[in-house]
Amino acid sequence: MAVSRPVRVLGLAALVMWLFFIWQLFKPSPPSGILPGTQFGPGKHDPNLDATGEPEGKLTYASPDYAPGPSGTARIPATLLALVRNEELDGMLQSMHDLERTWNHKFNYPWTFFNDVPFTEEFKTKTRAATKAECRYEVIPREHWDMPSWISKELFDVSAKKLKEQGVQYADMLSYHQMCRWNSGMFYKHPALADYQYYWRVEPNVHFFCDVDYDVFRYMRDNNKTYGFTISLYDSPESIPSLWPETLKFLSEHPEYIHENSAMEWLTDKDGRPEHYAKANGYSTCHFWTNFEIADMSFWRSKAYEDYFNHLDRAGGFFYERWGDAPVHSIAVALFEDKNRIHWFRDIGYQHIPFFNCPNSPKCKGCVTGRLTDGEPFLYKEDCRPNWFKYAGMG
Ligand SMILES: Nc1nc2c(ncn2[C@@H]2O[C@H](COP(=O)(O)OP(=O)(O)OP(=O)(O)O)[C@@H](O)[C@H]2O)c(=O)[nH]1
Ligand SMILES: *[C@@H]1O[C@H](CO)[C@@H](O)[C@H](O)[C@H]1NC(C)=O
Ligand SMILES: [Mg+2]
Repeated sequence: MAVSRPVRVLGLAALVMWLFFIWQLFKPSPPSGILPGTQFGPGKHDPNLDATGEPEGKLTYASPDYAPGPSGTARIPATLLALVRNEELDGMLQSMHDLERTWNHKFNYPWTFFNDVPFTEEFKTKTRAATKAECRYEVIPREHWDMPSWISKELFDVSAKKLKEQGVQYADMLSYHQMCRWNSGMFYKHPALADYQYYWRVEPNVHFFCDVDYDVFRYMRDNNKTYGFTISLYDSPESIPSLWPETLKFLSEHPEYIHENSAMEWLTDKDGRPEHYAKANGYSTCHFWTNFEIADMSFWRSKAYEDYFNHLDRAGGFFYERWGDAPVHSIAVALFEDKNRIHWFRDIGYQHIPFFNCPNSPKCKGCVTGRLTDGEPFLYKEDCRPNWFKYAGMG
């Protein structure tokens, strides 16, 4: 029996699709070393698998005193803070919906949006509609954003090309360098933040999974916390070869800034990733992943941090290398602050592609308990939390 050619082609296509479907159903699962929760290695235990409740210490719960507007007298001077582009409106709305649903609709802390260009009316209208809280829209002054006068554009171009060849992500994107510098040493100097002490940094396109019922900012204040994180990773050493040497230079001029209970050992651990430690010239590259960050701006506004930032800024690595605000913030807070004032928000379920913090709690929905990543298996070795727990505990 003759079957016409188009019909044969169609039949073949259907067969291929069917086989693909079967393969998707039965494809091999990842090898056991990388299943959720096992990135801590043999004999080690991922605390995200333990039942997780609220943190110890003084907690303040929602009440009518957190109503939106001036009657919300229970709020302390704090804001949700987002640096975002107009084009990222949909991603910003996604992040807002998650954070409002899980936390902020109970407390109504204001949102402050920053941009290097003015926000569009559409951006303002749609973000305002996503919250009952106050929204503020701020433009970053040129002197906080532009390449500083002592940086050479020619040298930047040459370095960017070299870094790019070494595989450093975003190395040749000037705005990315500007963003990292602004997040490191500028944002808290903006006049719009002058009356605020605490902030919670929120990026577009992140997810929050767990209901949080206490005022997180008050938790920070009432329990003497300076810095809060969810995820901690190893950094790309190619992006920061001279960051640690410059830090040591600074410390030799200012040994008095090192806190007596610092997390120096965490910064200088060489066993976790010996090659990273070598390439970063003595820094573990462990850092808090700053796309999530809840912190006390008094720390960034302190003389110690200001001196440190100015030293780094003059050294040029925000442009000639690709220093991120994550290692800069992490090194500073680990050196100049009591490590007991750094808090792991284990109860805040969070995702920024490709990593998660996903606690074991009935308050969480939409993430797999203990899952670190839904990306490629090699990403499991980027997890630096075990090191933090080793040197600083679970506080
Ligand atoms: N307004 C503005 N915002 C920026 C600019 N560059 C980055 N951002 C914001 O800064 C934050 C960090 O930038 P991302 O591009 O997400 O950097 P990243 O998180 O390291 O990279 P991804 O893994 O790609 O998300 C995001 O909130 C961006 O919206 C910029 O040039 N202008
Ligand atoms: C916080 O610090 C203050 C001043 O050092 C101290 O009096 C207070 O007991 C501390 N509170 C907690 C919960 O550690
Ligand atoms: Mg991002």
